[in-house]
Amino acid sequence: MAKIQEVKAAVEAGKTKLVVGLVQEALAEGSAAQDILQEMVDSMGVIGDKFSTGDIFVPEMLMAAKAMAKGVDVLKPLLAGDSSNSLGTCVIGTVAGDLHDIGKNLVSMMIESAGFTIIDLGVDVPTTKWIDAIKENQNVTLVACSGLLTTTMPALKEAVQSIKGSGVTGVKVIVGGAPVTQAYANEIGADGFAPDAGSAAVKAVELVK
Ligand code: B1M
Repeated sequence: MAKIQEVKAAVEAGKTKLVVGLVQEALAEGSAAQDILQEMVDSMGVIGDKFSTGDIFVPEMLMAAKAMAKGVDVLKPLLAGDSSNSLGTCVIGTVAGDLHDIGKNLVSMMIESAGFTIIDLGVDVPTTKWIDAIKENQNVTLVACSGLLTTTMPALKEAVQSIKGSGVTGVKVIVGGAPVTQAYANEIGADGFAPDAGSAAVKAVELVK
């Protein structure tokens, strides 16, 4: 089996300790960082399907996520370009009630490499914390809110509408996450939406320029 396939299998099996070495070996074998990342993203799809069918449960899902995070750490320097951090500060996080952070971390990495300074509020971010972060940090030009659950889409709406209603100026809000669509972003008054990490970076630059 090619090393890149072994990476995918190890992530799916939640073999955290093996993933770092396998990613390094896959790179040494000539696989591109972007391709290895895509295999790991695909394995999260497999994990999600197995969870939906009751073949695995939350602990297995968590182990797979931890394994992927280890793999992403190895790829990070290869995926993120050089950043001049000239587009201002981006406050990023996952909305209240939501603990998913792999997608948010990829978006953060891509937005940083597009030229933003990142303030990462983590997961389960209460609405007030977004506004505090905008006020407490210098030159915040962008807020990026991630949401992975259909049940936390209302929290996304609350975050966007609170930021918009708070009186802060010069800040654009971008939203995304698996259940989020352009139509939903429009409906809740976000300035932008992106379906994946790469296009989030492109949209982020477009919004602040
Ligand atoms: Co969760 N989970 N989970 N989970 N989990 C999903 C999302 C689910 C689809 C699985 C399933 O049922 N098939 C399902 C949601 C169903 C729904 O809402 N319709 C689900 C569920 C139900 C749950 C729990 C409720 C399970 C339970 O407890 N019974 C629970 C909720 C906990 C909570 O948040 N309160 C839960 C818990 C967890 C773990 C903690 C175990 C773990 C997360 C660990 C972590 O993140 N550190 C986990 C995982 C790993 C998943 C799956 C398997 C993988 C998510 C992932 O990382 N994907 C997921 C199934 C799946 O995705 N198919 C699932 C890879 C990642 C790269 O993709 O996050 O989509 P994604 O990010 C993409 C885009 O969405 C986009 O760009 C990213 C990169 O291209 N994007 C943005 C994301 N944010 C963006 C922001 C932007 C722009 C683009 O602008 C700001």
